[in-house]
Amino acid sequence: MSRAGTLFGGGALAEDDPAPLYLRLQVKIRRAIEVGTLKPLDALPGERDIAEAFQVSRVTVRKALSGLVERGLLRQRQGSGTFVASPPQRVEQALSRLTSFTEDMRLRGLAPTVRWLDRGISLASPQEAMRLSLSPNDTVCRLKRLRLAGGVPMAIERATIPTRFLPDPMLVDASLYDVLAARGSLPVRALQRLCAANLTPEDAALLDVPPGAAALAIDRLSFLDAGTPVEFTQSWYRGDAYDFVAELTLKRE
Ligand code: 16G
Repeated sequence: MSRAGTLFGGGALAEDDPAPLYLRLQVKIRRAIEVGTLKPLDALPGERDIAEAFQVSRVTVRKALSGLVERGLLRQRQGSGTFVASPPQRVEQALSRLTSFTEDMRLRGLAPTVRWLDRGISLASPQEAMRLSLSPNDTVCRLKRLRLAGGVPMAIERATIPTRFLPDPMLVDASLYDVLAARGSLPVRALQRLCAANLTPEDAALLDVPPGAAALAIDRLSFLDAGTPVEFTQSWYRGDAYDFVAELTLKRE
């Protein structure tokens, strides 16, 4: 039996199944990944081998593979074939500690990196002015970043900081909190709100997941010791990579 036949259970695709051939082929490939015959980063056999093993056309094989690539199960690299995608390492973040992304990832031995999506200075929008207790003529820095850990995209963040705490967005290189700490404006308390969300096609593409994939949408409003708001950040964390963990204690009367 060819390698494709051995990996996917071989033989023609079930005749009595009314589903299109490419979907039946996808089921075979998915099963091989689920049972571990094919492991993360394993290369799949070539299109021709798969077509021969299942007696289908190469067009059908291509359609089956590209569907699984879109769903994030497989990856294709120009010239080097198709591979099983590796699931990102899940990260747990305690909900009760006020930490920065950079600190969080370093604690886990993952190298944090940033891809800048946008940054600039603007007048505060009415919503930002309300959240950050600003007046309508106050200016804010807006930072939009893709946050990566060990090269894997983890979150999209849109942060707004009054210019009185961060006068220039270009001051932030890797960590916003490092810059705020150096300027004596590190937040010491924050309110956070988490809810479930489905990613838009654009955000999903940035996070390297299929369109509509589940995400955790988090708003964080952080304060200085005196209670002055210093940062309002909206984030979208990949649902398949992040667990938020909270410790609960019994209230004793
Ligand atoms: C975290 C915070 C975000 C903060 C950022 C600073 C959550 C949900 N959000 O991602 O509000 O702006 O850390 O990280 O935890 P940095 O210092 O690495 O830029």
